[in-house]
Amino acid sequence: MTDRMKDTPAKPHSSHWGAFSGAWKDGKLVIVPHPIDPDPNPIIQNFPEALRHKARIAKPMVRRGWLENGPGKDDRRGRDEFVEMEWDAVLDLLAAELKRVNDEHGAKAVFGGSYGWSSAGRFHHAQSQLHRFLNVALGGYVRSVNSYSAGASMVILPHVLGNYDDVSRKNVAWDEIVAHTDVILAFGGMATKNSRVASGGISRHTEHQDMVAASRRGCRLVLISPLKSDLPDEVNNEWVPLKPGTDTALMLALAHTLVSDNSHDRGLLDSHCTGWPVFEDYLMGRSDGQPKDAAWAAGITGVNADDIRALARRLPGKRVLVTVAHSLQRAEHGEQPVWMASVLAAMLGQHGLPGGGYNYALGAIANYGRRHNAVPIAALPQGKNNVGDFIPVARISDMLLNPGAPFDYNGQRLAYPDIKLVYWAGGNPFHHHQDLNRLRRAFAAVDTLVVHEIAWTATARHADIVLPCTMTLEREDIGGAPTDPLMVAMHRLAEPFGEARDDYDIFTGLAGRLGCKDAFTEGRTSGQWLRHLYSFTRDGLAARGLEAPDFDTFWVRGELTLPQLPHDGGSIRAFRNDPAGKPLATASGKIEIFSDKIASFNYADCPGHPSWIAPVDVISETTPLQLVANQPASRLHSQFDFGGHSSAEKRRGREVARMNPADARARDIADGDIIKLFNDRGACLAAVVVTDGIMPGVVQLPTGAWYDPEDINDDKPLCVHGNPNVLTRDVGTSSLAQGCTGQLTTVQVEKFIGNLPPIQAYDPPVAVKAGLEAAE
Ligand SMILES: Nc1nc2c(c(=O)[nH]1)N[C@H]1C(S)=C(S)[C@@H](COP(=O)(O)OP(=O)(O)OC[C@H]3O[C@@H](n4cnc5c(=O)[nH]c(N)nc54)[C@H](O)[C@@H]3O)O[C@H]1N2
Ligand SMILES: Nc1nc2c(c(=O)[nH]1)N[C@H]1C(S)=C(S)[C@@H](COP(=O)(O)OP(=O)(O)OC[C@H]3O[C@@H](n4cnc5c(=O)[nH]c(N)nc54)[C@H](O)[C@@H]3O)O[C@H]1N2
Ligand SMILES: [Mo]
Repeated sequence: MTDRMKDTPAKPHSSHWGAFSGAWKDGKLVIVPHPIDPDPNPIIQNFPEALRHKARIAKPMVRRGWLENGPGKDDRRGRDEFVEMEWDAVLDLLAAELKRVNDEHGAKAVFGGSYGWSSAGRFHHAQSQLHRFLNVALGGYVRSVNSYSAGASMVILPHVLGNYDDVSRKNVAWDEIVAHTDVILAFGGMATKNSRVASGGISRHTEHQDMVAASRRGCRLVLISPLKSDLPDEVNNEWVPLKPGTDTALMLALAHTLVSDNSHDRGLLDSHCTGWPVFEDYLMGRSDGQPKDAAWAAGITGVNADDIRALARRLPGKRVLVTVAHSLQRAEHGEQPVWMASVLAAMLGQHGLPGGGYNYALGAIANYGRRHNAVPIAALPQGKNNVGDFIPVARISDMLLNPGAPFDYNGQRLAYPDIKLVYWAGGNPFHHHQDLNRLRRAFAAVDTLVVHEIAWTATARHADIVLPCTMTLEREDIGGAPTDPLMVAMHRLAEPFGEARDDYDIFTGLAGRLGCKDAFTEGRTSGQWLRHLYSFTRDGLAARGLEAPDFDTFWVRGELTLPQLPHDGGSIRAFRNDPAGKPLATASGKIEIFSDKIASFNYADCPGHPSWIAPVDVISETTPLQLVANQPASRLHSQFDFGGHSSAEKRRGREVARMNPADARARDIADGDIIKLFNDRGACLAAVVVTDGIMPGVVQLPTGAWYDPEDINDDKPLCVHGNPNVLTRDVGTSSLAQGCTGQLTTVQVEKFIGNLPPIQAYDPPVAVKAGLEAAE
């Protein structure tokens, strides 16, 4: 097959970063955003170059050491050669290994959590495919719970305010903000780089225009964040830079000022909340001798005490919305700001009012603040998992390094399962996990690591069995999300790369070898699955008496606009209006300012009410700067890091870090230099932009540059590309949630002098053909 394609008409497709069409013209794939999108995401321009990039995986590969010595612990993972295999042979081998592990140890020795964003289609969602396969073939697998996104908030919010979705997705709608909100206190901001992404797909990127419309009406958007770019310039009415990780102290001081002024809503605290008196004693310093006043908070946050008091005094009587970005809770004691923001909104009397209250993570992603579809969009059924064992998602290295060891989670004392086989499809732990040098040791401890990938990520390089899979452009699917009205017929835009197969076909092949093909496929080809999944939406439309086109009509039209439900403010508004009749889903049915349940767990790192708990990871002489490792603007996580748009945003091939001029000057660093960021855990290079858009004392390096060790034989190799997860700490938020804390850590920075090592992250590893000796 040649790469040169005939010219084709534009065909529709979809992704987490927008709906678009693709056409071949003069041998090039031309991607054009959907015409209804007012603010398209440039990330879609990573596709054309990614499609046939050298980093794609062309053939099934097995690690040489695994092939020669069989399954077992092996620290050569990540630096071994690979042997090419034919599909039949590799599927025989993998089916036999799955059977061995299941016979010898049971499905509880298989970790199938497989966290990751994968691609956007409803059917080919890799993680769902894997879960379905493991449930059918082995009866289950050890799973992971919660997400890297919201590890702490998914556990704390149900205790204190209600169901996670009710607080984040079904709460305040953007059109209410445009109409009603006077002030938005945006902790961590609402950067449009983030809200241009939505899990499952998004047809109209409207956050930017909604913020502009609200601001023009007179709404003040207050950005509380170390980075000025966390709100678009046009609506950045006020920037309050604060030291990362200290928001809880600032919120407490705002609360303290409200109480001192007697301007808090005591009626709502009495009628709709539990535990105010105990918290008030803490706030005013009656229980611990330390009033949480503005002067106290100034010392912790770096925000001037007068400014804190002035900010608090502008809030009472206004329609105030408090938002907290996911980032705040991806840090030590991440539960605290999530909880305290709810208390602050309650003190202002705002929960449940149109455009007011507390919407966790609004603006962090475009699934929030949206209307919901009135008809279902189907997902692949995953079957039943009979294994009870699980881990909080970010405890993977702990699990693999300490089988049997006890850990705390949400009031339970659990033990890490003993994992022999890890299976990953649709995620990249060498992107998402912390302390990557530790993760390498963890992956050395298993018998077998299996990865389905479209490209040679570091995770694929550390695997024993690497199965090449198609990328979304190479297959047909249905695009859509429950929070977006456009359902997209995702047409195939290119043939599969090399010998790549769909995840579904790989699992079908394995299921055949394990005697469960019919149970896995239910007798359907992928095309028949699309029709089957589509039928749920069609039935929903018909039930509402709406036009319900058949699948072929939908496919030819290329899209379908789904009806949406009116926005009603969800469970929090219902509770505000009728606290007795419509209780929240918390233990008391009220907003919990004090939680008896959490207090009963006796966790020093997560007590019974929101508290300021000083972090362990603080700046020191050897690590004097705080690192913010946030989401990248130029791609989604690590996906298509080698794509055109992502590559163009790098400098000298390196990821770009940002530093304040004062910190740069003190280190003789100039804009455009290459810098080295380091601490006890590791080191990486980056190019630097020097800007006063970041506060002094803070350096920012986004995630997603592919891990690129200079010398893979080192215990702590230098990543020459700029992956901040060689620096971050692998510890949980607290005993309550054990969430990811990757957003923040402390580092030192110096100018890098010397020859700049080449980028090798996208070069395929050394591969040999079966039966041949490796070339030198
Ligand atoms: N330091 C730090 N670390 C972080 C964060 C942070 O703020 N700071 N943020 C965290 C957050 S919020 C998240 S959500 C995670 C994201 O972490 P991940 O979701 O793991 O990151 P992605 O790069 O999206 O990984 C998806 C992988 O799936 C592959 N893929 C795509 N389509 C398919 C397919 O059809 N089949 C198969 N088999 N594979 C496919 C892609 O090539 C890619 O390697 O990172 C977390 N890590
Ligand atoms: N372009 C793009 N968009 C994305 C993603 C992506 O990879 N690329 N990932 C998506 C995913 S999976 C998720 S979960 C969301 C993540 O949403 P978030 O986690 O909210 O996103 P981040 O960009 O990591 O962080 C937002 C901002 O918070 C600020 N910040 C960091 N620490 C602190 C702190 O302690 N206090 C305060 N006040 N501010 C702080 C940083 O300056 C940072 O820019 O983004 C989604 N959107
Ligand atoms: Mo996320």
